[in-house]
Amino acid sequence: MSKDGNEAVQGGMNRRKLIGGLGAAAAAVPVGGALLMNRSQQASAQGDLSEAANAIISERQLTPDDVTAALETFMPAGTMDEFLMFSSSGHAGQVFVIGVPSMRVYRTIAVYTPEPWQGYGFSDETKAVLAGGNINGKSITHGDTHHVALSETDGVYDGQFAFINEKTHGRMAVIDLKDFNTKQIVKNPLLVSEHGGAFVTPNTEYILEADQYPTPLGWEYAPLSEYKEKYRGLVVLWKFDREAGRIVPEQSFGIETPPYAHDLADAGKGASAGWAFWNSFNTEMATGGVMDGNPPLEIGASQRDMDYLHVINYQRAAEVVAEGKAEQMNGFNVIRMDVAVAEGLMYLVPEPKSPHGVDITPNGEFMVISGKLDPHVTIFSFAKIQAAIAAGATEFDDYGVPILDFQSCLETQIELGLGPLHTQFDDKGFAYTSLFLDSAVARWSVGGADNPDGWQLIEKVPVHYNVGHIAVAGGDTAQPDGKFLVALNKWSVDRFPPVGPLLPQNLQLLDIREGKTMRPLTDMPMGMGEPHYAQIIRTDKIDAWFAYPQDGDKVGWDAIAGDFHPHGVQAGQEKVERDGTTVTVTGTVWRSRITPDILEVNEGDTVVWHITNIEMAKDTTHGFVLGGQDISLSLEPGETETVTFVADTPGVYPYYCTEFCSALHIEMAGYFLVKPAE
Ligand code: CUK
Ligand code: CUA
Repeated sequence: MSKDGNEAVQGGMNRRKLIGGLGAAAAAVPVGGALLMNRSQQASAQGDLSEAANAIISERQLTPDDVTAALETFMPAGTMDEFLMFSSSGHAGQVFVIGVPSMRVYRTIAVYTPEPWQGYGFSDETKAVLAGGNINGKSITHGDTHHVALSETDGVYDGQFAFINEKTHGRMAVIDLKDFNTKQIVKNPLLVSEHGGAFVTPNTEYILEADQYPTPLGWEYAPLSEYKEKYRGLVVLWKFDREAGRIVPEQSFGIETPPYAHDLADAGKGASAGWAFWNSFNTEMATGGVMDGNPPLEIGASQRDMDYLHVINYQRAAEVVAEGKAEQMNGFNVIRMDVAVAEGLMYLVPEPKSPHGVDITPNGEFMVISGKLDPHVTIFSFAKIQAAIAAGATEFDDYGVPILDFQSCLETQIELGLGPLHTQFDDKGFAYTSLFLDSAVARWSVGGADNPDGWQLIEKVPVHYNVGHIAVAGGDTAQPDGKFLVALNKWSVDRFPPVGPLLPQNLQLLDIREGKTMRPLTDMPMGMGEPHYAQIIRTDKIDAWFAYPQDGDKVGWDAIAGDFHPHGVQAGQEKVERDGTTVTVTGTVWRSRITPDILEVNEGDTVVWHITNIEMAKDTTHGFVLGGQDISLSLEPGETETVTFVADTPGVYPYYCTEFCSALHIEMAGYFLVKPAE
């Protein structure tokens, strides 16, 4: 039944496309309604549109550049974007999925925040995922997401998983791209805040994370006067089990560092595989204290000309943990600083003033450092770093960590402009760096053995305004796709209609293909959250489900457990059972009925309600809301979810489906009655 219904919808779409797209040429379509013309035949059948097009162009006073930009980003009905961008949402606690080049939002993925459309954080199953991120038993309903990391195989996105860090509470989340649902949130038991994550190693063995603002490790107290002695940094390697699709905290580990504030990170690949790199700032170890007449943190942390790149041998570190040389702190493996130094796991390389991004070239040979307060990008050679390690350090910081010689590790520096932040790469040997203060994107050529005359600034293009991260398709992988770049601009100032003092961010699409100007093609206001980093993957690498698995007659998938739900049932098997004051409902939803459609309980009863969407056709999602209990479920085809609540207030409560699923959708409803206690 449902399958036929689905085909009827498709047929209807074809007809609409025909009428809209072909106009007079529709007469050429053979009887039976089959769409036999391909797109290029349709295009020529449309004949010369220039008169109509010219009228629009002159009426709207479009320039030739405007017209080209519109054509590059226009997505004819029914065609697919070549790329999908997975973007952080900043403190909205979600992930956005955006088409490139059309710049249309296709999905949000709730991660750290309850979200009613997806029913995330309302069912028992998804509440348990959010509870994984509880802090000291307290449920936290926001999260500051910064860096999406798509899973990689051999240094290239494989389309299986996405990870995203949470800065406020030091948390990490796993999203399965089979169904675009968040499956796991883990809390770092030692870090109070973090920032240098999520970044994956080339085969997603580990996900990188590090503290942002040092604290005494493990939620201890120590006064700020003991900052140098008691406060510490920590870089973390979360172990990922791809088979299970989960982070394994027991197999993860951290490495204690001096109390320098860590910023962004990248995992080595190719030449530098097995190593990881974290920037740091505030190597001054300033603690602020303006009310006591001390310099504010931002001044105190900007005194020295150099901070430190942390060069970490994580492959060897994993062996050190296996050899039993890690300590357990709050149940987490930690390699203490003295062990890390003795085992040769950690080195510091001086890097210019308050750096932000560290980005590894596609071949893994070079580390590109962007210093917020330095107009250059500084490029270190991994081969030179290794030579400096082999030669032995002669300098050490206050904690005994070896400091490698800056000049010995340096490949070159390129002056790009003001406020360089983040770098991405394309498939033509170019790198792109965002310039926050210049509000521009710089394109420069990557040098090295293949291109000894490289390391040149090529051009700079203005973007609007105050660009943070940039994302190139595949731009941080071993094999970038290039083609498009999205500038994630923090400010939009004057570019959009007035919407009150809280303005959207502006995501701008730039065409970086050969022979194209890098001029922004289109603006995309993002009126939600503040996207930081994003990654762009080829759409054809995503192989998501349209319905949850069904096995013969067996239906009802638990999306979080990744298996059939013990309470999934087919139509006709629904039941209501009472055990003392607990009423267990095993129900179904399908077009256009919620079964049971009447449920009466006594005041004070506990209700456990399992609901299975028994449909398997594409897009036959049903919602389920019940007033007064904060329940909003989204039951996708083949899915079972559970809600548990106490019927604490007598009355009559309609429940209904929230997705306009059929002509009789509004009739898809029922009554929940709570009889008062005597
Ligand atoms: S940070 Cu936001 S613009 Cu968290 Cu990657 Cu640079
Ligand atoms: Cu189901 Cu509306």
